[in-house]
Amino acid sequence: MSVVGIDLGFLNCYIAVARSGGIETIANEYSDRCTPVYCQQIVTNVRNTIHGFKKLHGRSFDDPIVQTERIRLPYELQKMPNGSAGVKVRYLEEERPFAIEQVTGMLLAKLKETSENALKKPVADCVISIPSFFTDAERRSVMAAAQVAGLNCLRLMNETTAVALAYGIYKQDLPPLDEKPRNVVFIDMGHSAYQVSVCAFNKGKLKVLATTFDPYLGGRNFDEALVDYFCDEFRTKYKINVKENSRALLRLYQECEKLKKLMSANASDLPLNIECFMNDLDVSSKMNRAQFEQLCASLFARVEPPLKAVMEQANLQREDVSSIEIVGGATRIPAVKEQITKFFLKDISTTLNADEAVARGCALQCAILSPAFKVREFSITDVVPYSITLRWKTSFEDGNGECEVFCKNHPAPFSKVITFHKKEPFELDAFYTNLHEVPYPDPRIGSFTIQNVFPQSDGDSSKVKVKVRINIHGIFSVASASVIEKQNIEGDPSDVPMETETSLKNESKDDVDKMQVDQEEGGHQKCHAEHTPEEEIDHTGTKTKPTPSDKQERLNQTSKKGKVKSIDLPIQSSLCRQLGQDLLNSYIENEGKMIMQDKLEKERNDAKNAVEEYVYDFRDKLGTVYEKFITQEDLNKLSAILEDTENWLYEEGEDQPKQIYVDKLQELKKYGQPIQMRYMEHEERPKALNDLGKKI
Ligand code: ATP
Ligand code: K
Ligand code: MG
Repeated sequence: MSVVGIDLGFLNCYIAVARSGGIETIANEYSDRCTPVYCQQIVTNVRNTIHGFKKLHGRSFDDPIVQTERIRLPYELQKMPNGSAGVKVRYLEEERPFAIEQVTGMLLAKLKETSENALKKPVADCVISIPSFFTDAERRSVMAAAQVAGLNCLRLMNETTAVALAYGIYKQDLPPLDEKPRNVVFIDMGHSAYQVSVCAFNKGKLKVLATTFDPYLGGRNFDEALVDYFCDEFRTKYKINVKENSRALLRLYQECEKLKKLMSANASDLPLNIECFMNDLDVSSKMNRAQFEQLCASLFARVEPPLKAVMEQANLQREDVSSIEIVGGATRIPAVKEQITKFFLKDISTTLNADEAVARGCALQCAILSPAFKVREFSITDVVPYSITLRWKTSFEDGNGECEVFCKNHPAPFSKVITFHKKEPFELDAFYTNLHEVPYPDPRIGSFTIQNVFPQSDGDSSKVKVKVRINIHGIFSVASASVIEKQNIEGDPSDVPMETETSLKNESKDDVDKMQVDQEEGGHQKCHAEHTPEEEIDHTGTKTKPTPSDKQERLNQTSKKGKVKSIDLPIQSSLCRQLGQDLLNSYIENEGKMIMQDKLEKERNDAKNAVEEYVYDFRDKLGTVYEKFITQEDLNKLSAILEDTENWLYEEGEDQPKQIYVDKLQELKKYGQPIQMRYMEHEERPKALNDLGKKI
């Protein structure tokens, strides 16, 4: 079993694998450890250049973010029948919309193939990175893409958490568990986003304390600022409107990115020269770092707020932080580093590999999760990025019950049990509490109907326990529900499970802790789950209101009565922007077909290339080494055959099935082999004689 970590970047992807010797980043077929997010290289048949689609996950076509991204993209988006954003791709001479899960699926399939080639064995289990600010819909969409690629994603891992793991797991000097933890701030600025997290480390353990972000600040913003600047300059200087010419604009982007990188290393004036830029015009200009910093001052000003916020949320002072680790390409910009140093009044550390740390952390996490791999125990507790609230209808007239089940920065993964007293099925609506914190236009997460709820035999409400959960991928769900039935059996009580807190506590293994939150219900009241480890949210659907102090007593009573039975209840979930199973299956099937098609296409191309190569090689040898082994007559005949074949390759032989090329090669070899034999014999003869001579 292979263990693979994938950094699914906006611009660059990295793959790391765990081997017995440690974690290794692997190279693609171009011997590059960085695979750019360009789908053109991914499917031989897809001629389009598709990239920059990371932000389209889990969003509808009409989403303002999608519409903003759309303007920046050199390819077209299309509204899919289910309202999501699809990408128009030319595939097999036909323009077709592909769902984002298919596009990322293709990219992941490519990365899977790269890792399989490097490892020389199949790859399925993996851990994939995502930004910590991804909402549920975005996370579910990436999970679906992994399925399309045939990958089994063991965890969607927040990018900065992956970095924290890559940092912590090899540290030998972390404080023991009973001592004050070491707090480290991790900062990642990539091409499209900026993320910060602060983590507390103890021996064998990392706990994310808080995470903040600017989802719209990254290297590309600096490129855009430069592009805008030069567009303005060229408008007056050369009287050209670059923004009207998409090819020129693309080139300008590439040149500006290069210039931006050069300015990171060099403060003096640097030239920007592009030949034949537009209308046969060569353009040139220059810029230096000071000008760049002035131009991008408003962008640099956005570095500090997330740093400030993360410290506030974690309730830490500067002196509580022992080091600041930066990764991501855009943190190489000197002014970004300066902003960070200025805030923390401390040097930043660049001990981590800025490009590969995310992938390495993911591979480490995959190794920890994989039963096939032995690795040092290391516990990772992440956080919930946005607070989540549940809302339900109460039995009071137009009454709504509401409860914040997870607050921002709540530990994750995590489960909580909420108790309701109900006589009929009921619906729970989950949504993000504070939409203004969430980079998503829609606060809804999903609705969950708890079915098969009836009054007790004595007419009382049934006690329904609902388990809500943030899973290992950071995705919320109403995971299970059960009704606690009073039993009137007189017989053997031993076959009736006792309802105790402990039995609930042991329910799930993967959760960090078990929490029960007690809540009283009254009309429109709102309650907040408290951070005490033994809480139970008790939502009573009746008008009797037990006071919190009754809680222990009620539990005791239940235990004394003893005879209760817990029955699982079906839950009907309706998740927002969830890709339907049928559609997902069709994407999976389609990806399989495309991979097959690709494989056939590759084999066909290889067969064609083999003919072409044979022609050139044979012709070359006829004029040189084979010359002495062929009559003039045969030479003329063969030359003609080779020329015919070459012409054929450019004409009707251009696009033939594989077998035709295979046959063609066989035919050529029939002529070629006898000559080759004569030549080989001749070459071998002196050597054989020589060997013979030695023996004598
Ligand atoms: P994201 O994390 O947003 O998904 P990503 O992981 O693909 O994106 P990275 O590979 O971390 O992004 O960083 C790419 C960005 O870093 C690009 O904007 C690139 O121009 C920028 N970059 C790389 N090296 C330098 C440098 N020396 N100076 C300035 N910028 C740089
Ligand atoms: K990356
Ligand atoms: Mg990144």
